[in-house]
Formats: sequence, C-alpha cells, structure tokens
Amino acid sequence: GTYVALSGGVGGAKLALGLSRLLGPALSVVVNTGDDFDHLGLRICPDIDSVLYKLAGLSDEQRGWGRAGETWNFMQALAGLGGESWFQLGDRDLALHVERTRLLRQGETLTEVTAHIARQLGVASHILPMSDDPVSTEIDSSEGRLPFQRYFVEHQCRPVLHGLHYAGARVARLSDAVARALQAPDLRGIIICPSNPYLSIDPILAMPAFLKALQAADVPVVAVSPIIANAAVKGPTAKIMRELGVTPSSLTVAQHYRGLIDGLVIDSSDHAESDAISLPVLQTPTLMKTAEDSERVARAALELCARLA
Ligand code: GDP
Ligand code: FO1
Ligand code: CA
Repeated sequence: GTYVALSGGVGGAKLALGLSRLLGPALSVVVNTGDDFDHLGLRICPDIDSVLYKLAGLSDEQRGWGRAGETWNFMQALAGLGGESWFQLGDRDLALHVERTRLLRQGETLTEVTAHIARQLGVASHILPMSDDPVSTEIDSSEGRLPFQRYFVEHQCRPVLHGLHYAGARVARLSDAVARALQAPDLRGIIICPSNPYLSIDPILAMPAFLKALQAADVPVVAVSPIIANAAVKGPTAKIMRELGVTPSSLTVAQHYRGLIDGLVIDSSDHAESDAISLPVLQTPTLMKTAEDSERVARAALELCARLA
C-alpha cells in the first residue's frame, strides 16, 4: 500500500525520514509552502528543503535548518557590501536556491523542480509541495501583521501571536501529483507529522481543495503529537498554544485536529492524557534523535493506521 504524510520542516522531517526508510517510493510527503518567500532574488522554500536535506542525509542536526558542513563566504561577502543579512544563506544551500529559481523562471512548476532536486539528491520518496499556487502565512501579532520569515527569523517568534492568515490558500489549486497521491487506489493511510499545527499543518489544511481531497480519501488519518510533557521539543508550538489561550498538551493537539483525525500517537510520558482524548491513542516514546527513533515512531503511526483500517 501507499501512504501520504503531511509535513512542515524539521519536526515533520524526522518522522518523514522514518516513513521514507520503511516505505521508499510508496510514500508521498505533502510539504507546507506557507513559509516560502522571495529573498535576494531567489525563491526560498524552507520546509521543502528541510525535508529534502533530512531524507538525503545532508541536514545540519545542531542548527536545525540548512546543510551540514556549511560555509558562509557568500553571507560574509554580502554583509561587506552592506547587503541584507538577517536571513542566512549558506554557500551550499545557496546552490539549491539558485538552481530552483532558474528552473522556476524557465516555467517549471515547484512540483517539477522539487521532484528533479529530490532525484538528484537520491531521495526515493515523493516530496510534493502542498500546491504550485502561492500560499503565504502571515502572523497577526503584538508587532502588527508580519510576513512569516519576519516573524520567525527576524523577530525570532518573540511577538505575541493573536492570529494567523494563510493568504492565497482559499484559491490555491491541488497539483496533479497531490491529487494522484490522495486518490491512489492502494492508499492505506494519511499521517500528520509532529509539525507545528498552526505554522506548518494548518496552511495545508486551509486549502479547501486539499481538505476536500483528504476527506474524500476513505482511509485512516493519524497524527503524531509534536507536544511531549506539555512542551515543544523545539520551536514556538507551546508558546503559540499559550498565546491562543489553550494549554500546551497532546489533548490540545487532538482537539485541534478534531473531526479530521481518526487516531493520535502520543508520547509514553503523556499516558495520563490518553483517557481525556476521545480518540484511539497509541503511546510510544516519540522523541526522535536517531534514524532508528524515526523508524520506530513511523512504525507506530503505520500500526495505528492498520488498526483503524
Ligand atoms: P519547522 O517547520 O522547521 O518549524 O518544523 P515543524 O513544524 O515540522 O516541526 C516543529 C515541531 O516539531 C515542534 O512542535 C516540535 O515540538 C516538534 N518536534 C521536533 N522534534 C520532535 C520529536 O523528536 N518528536 C516529536 N514528537 N515532536 C518533535
Ligand atoms: N532560520 C533562522 O532562524 N535563521 C536563518 O537565518 C535561517 C535561514 C534559512 C535559510 C534557508 C532555509 O531553508 C531555512 C532557513 N532558516 C533560518 C530556517 C527557517 O526559515 C525556519 O526554521 C522555517 O521557515 C520554520 O519552519
Ligand atoms: Ca515551517
């Protein structure tokens, strides 16, 4: 059977790696593009690149974004010219942005460009942008409405978040590749990776075309909670939950995806929450540090899909 995973960047990519090792070409990862923007004349797609680098074994695990063994000559030279330096592009990473931007300018779709790069990097699973139409996440905050990367990188998520907008989502069309993946006759399950629900998964679900296709797929939908012991492993997920007036917990994740998911994988340490979650729950250690961890959590998600089929 085949599976579809929904993913943001780093957190999602950890599970996508495990799923990819188990499923190879039977896995399609639909990746958030709400973080994407134009910078220095280049098209930047942080979540797609996080998934590509992770599955290709090229990601920098300490920094949490970009490539391992990176050098910064370009950024230093740019700063010396008085250029913009709030958003760092490493020398090796830069090659991907330059090549992607060139192919997009030639008229290729982001789906085609991403498939080409995945092939070049030896990634066997299908890495699919959530849409080829632009969707841009914007944050309503104590600093006013901010474009995503201004909020996330320049302001380091410090402004208090009041609301979110996914500009373009309403009219974004489904790509043929995403439609085919969701309509595959041998589809066995849809897995929502442990990504930030508000910043990484909601932009995908905010597209009516996608939501409709997801709901038409008659297979179990299972999420893996990004919250462990009332905290995010990394990033602003718990902070955003507090700012939205909810308690950071796996129960909150379950309630957030209510009506959409059929089951939830939570961390063993959160076993006390499972009674309050009105859904089938599978408990397992969900912290992923190694590829073996990723494979173990991936197996748990697939097992829950099988149990709910
Ligand atoms: P981003 O796009 O790079 O910000 O990353 P994602 O949105 O895909 O993932 C961010 C989320 O991943 C955060 O809420 C983290 O708590 C979660 N996360 C990161 N690592 C792990 C992990 O090992 N296990 C679990 N369960 N969640 C994780
Ligand atoms: N995150 C940062 O915190 N600072 C950066 O300078 C930065 C540069 C960057 C360049 C390329 C890329 O693909 C990602 C980059 N990120 C950077 C990560 C990033 O944009 C965010 O972590 C995500 O958008 C949130 O998912
Ligand atoms: Ca992201």
